[in-house]
Amino acid sequence: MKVLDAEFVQGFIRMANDGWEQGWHERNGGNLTYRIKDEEVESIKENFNPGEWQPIGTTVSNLAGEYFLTTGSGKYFRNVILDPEDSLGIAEIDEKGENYRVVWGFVNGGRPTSEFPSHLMNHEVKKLATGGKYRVIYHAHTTNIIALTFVLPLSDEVFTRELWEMATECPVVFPSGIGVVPWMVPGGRDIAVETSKLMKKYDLAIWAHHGMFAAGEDFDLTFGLMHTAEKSAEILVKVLSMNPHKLQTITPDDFRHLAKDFNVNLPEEFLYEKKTL
Ligand code: 2HA
Ligand code: ZN
Repeated sequence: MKVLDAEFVQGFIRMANDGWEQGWHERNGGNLTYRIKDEEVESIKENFNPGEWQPIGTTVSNLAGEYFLTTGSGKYFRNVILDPEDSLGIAEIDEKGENYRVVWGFVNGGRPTSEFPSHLMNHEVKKLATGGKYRVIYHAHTTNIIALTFVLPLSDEVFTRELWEMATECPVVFPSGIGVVPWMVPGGRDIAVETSKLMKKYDLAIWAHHGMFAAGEDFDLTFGLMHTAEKSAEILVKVLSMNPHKLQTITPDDFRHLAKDFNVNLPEEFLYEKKTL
């Protein structure tokens, strides 16, 4: 099968374009990776043409031998749907989890996203935590979440609680909450380590003054997670713009009732009492 005919490649392209249409991917902003299933690798392997091994910059031994579909460093989400073979590539990880090589794509030159170390470390954490179920890591420059990182304290508790309050579906969609990484230099190992620590606990991590990371089983769930959190942030920005003091909101006890009826576990650390709404 041709690589572009594979269902997972089509799903990846659609998700990248959906993100572009949301306005989360100005210029070369954001990146997306997918850990390819063994049977999917088998179905397209005849097209592979391996390049040179390159260091990842970190060690991901639990991803040894895996293949990833990834957006390219410096490539634009806007162009993915028009020329996927230029914008995207498939990278193979070596048997030590220390090096990668491009086996398909980036036909006009290129390499995996500058955030490849962050993506791989998050993939490793999620693969181990979910018995291999999670396959997608997505980084987007979500406008309203970024705006909130200038006015809310950079704590997991505050961001989780405020976003939960803005839309009833939020605690059901991300019941474990959302983590926050303070501002750090992107692209390197340090921010990758901090993000992957949070990914042990959450499916969402905010990078202050930069954007968000989401992890999930498939494209629908991962895009939906990013979309739900960002929509909630948009409502919060509107509320704060109209009046910083809410007249009414969803209370800690309301959340406890919701948790019971929807059969989700909402950690008490996010249900603290507040002095003002
Ligand atoms: O790809 O989003 O964080 C550009 C970025 C880096
Ligand atoms: Zn970014």
